[in-house]
Amino acid sequence: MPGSGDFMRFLTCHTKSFSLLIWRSYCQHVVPGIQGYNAGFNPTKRALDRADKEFDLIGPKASFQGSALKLEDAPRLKLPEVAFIGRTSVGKSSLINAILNRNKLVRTSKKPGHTRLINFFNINSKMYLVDLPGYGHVEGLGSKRGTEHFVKVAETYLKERAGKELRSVCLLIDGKVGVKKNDLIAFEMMGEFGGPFQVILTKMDKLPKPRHQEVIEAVYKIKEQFSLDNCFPHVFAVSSTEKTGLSELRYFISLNVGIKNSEKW
Ligand SMILES: Nc1nc2c(ncn2[C@@H]2O[C@H](COP(=O)(O)OP(=O)(O)OP(=O)(O)O)[C@@H](O)[C@H]2O)c(=O)[nH]1
Ligand SMILES: [Mg+2]
Repeated sequence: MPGSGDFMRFLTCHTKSFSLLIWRSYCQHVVPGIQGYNAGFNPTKRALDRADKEFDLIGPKASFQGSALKLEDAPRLKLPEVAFIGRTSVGKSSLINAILNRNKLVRTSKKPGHTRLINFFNINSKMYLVDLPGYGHVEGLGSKRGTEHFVKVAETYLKERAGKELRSVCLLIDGKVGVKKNDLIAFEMMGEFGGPFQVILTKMDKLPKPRHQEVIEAVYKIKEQFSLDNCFPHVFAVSSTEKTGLSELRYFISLNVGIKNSEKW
């Protein structure tokens, strides 16, 4: 991925450590008494039900706030943000719809490279879910130019928002396709970015159930190789089509943006 090394130059130590501080505090909420970062992620059924209820309430009120190519054009209203990145067609836009229980709030497409701008979705004035362009092949642009477009747009966004509005980044990996070269570079890029992020395996419905664990474990191994301390220990696995794995993600996002904390739930 060209230009990913630029992240280091952009990020000051200050924003990085501030960002990590926030992330560690989430970890404390999510996994009380966390030892290192290898502890499990086991929210109670009650907590997951609460998260689903919360999103049942806020989902219908979610609306498109605006698009930006450059951050000067981003919405002026500041809210905590959770962003979605990953290869083109990995299912970023579909996942935002699924989390919110909406069918058509975010536009999706079979053609890779459909999302070209930074799209802000205002979730009942509590947070923004931010849909970003993907890296990899883009219909009409090809892979090189598609990825260059991603780097240009995402780099500025991540750099500017780290340690400020951006509370965490969801790095999506296609569960059926597995980790590709571009995804490895994305891991590297996230290490340089330094802000909190978590890995989400998408399209799990395309994999036979007996293979789920194997694929999840393969991603854990890759995570270990990078040993990034800004990567949340748990790997999420979802299907936007079959609506599985969403409660955990809703719960995690609620903690990220501070809608609820685990003690109350
Ligand atoms: N089977 C299955 N298909 C999915 C799932 N999520 C998304 N898709 C399909 O994958 C295709 C791409 O989905 P998008 O949500 O548009 O992907 P994206 O990552 O936003 O893609 P770009 O905007 O092009 O970067 C669409 O045809 C979706 O219907 C899923 O969980 N299961
Ligand atoms: Mg999209």
